[in-house]
Amino acid sequence: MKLMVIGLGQCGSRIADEFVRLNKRSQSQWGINIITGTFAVNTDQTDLTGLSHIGSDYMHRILIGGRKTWGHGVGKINEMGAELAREDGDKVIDAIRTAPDFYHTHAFLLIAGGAGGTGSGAISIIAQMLKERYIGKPVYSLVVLPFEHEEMAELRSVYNTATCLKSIHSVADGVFLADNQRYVRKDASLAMNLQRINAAMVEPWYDLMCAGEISRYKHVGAKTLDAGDIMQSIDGWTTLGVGRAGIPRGFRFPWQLAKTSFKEKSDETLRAMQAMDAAVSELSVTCSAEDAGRALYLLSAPAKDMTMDIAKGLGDYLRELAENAVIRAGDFPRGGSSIDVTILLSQLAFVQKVRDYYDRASAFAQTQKERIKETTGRLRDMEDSAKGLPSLI
Ligand SMILES: Nc1nc2c(ncn2[C@@H]2O[C@H](COP(=O)(O)OP(=O)(O)OP(=O)(O)O)[C@@H](O)[C@H]2O)c(=O)[nH]1
Ligand SMILES: [Mg+2]
Repeated sequence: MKLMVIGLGQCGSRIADEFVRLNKRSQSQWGINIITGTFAVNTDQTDLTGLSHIGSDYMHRILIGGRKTWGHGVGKINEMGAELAREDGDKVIDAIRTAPDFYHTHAFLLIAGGAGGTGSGAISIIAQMLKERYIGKPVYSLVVLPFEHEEMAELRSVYNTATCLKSIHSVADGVFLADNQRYVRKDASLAMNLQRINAAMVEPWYDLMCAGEISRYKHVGAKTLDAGDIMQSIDGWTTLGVGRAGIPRGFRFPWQLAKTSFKEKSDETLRAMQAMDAAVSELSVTCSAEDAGRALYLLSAPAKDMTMDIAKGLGDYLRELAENAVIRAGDFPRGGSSIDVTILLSQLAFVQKVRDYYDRASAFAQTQKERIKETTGRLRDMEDSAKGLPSLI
């Protein structure tokens, strides 16, 4: 699957930057592109300058709202992020049209941090513009959920996340959720952590996107997972994860090579299950597989380590976990020394975190309303469709 990636705000742009790195990897490993273009959009000039991989010209690093903010950002007000995107969104549309590989794009992926101002506000506006102009091309989004300490420190973070989620869910074809808190490693500085978190967030996309694009015969699986399969599996709230199990390679005498004992075979199946377990525990947001309406798994391993038994074992296992989901599967005989399983759960009917954001933000909106009422006697007119939350679009 080939994506066109657009990062909005600081968080979104940095993760988009990681996707460029992923594409460099697919170029050197397989000689293919999995990205048809990458763009960073921000109201903050300095943040755009700090990126590493995205093209450094103004067509790839797009400043919006420059006349109003002088390139200094919107200070966490996501209504303003939305407004500036509405005014300057054409710059983004113009830029992506010029990407040389535009017509090979299967889908768009828009990325933003939910808690900020620029990305959180702009993402659903740009998504809407893309949907209107490119009818038939799916628009996916990846929304990063704030760290716990940010939620505690400032209710604005919760409010921004809730309004962002509500708005993007109503326009995008799928909303991938990635919870910063789930990626926290206590052993490094936060800046280092952010970089590592970003790398970990994009990692599960790698095999998924490569599997269907590689045409060298020996790497094409018995059931290749192409862009169509993946797109069929994405709808609404979505989570992604990858798990790995190493394959021990001991020395063998030639006469031992042909024989695979019963025990070895069951060990192989067990390893694949371990990889699937790891993928489930590495999912990008806490959720319950039972709530998924669609699910997908991809088995990536050396061809000789992929057997029908393993594929069947994994299928049965996922069917037990995600009992209400339509399940799609694929395999990717890609060499290497590990068994990797990628899992995607989508059409999630319930995500506790999203519910919590909605509830807490409604309470916040209510107190804001009362404060305004007290001071000015006027009540701001608020859309009330999902628990009193206004929409940004
Ligand atoms: N995973 C990850 N999260 C980030 C990164 N940078 C910021 N965040 C998170 O994103 C949220 C803040 O969003 P930003 O992207 O900084 O905000 P913005 O869109 O630039 O908007 P303003 O700066 O408010 O105009 C917070 O929850 C941060 O923890 C990053 O590089 N990686
Ligand atoms: Mg910013």
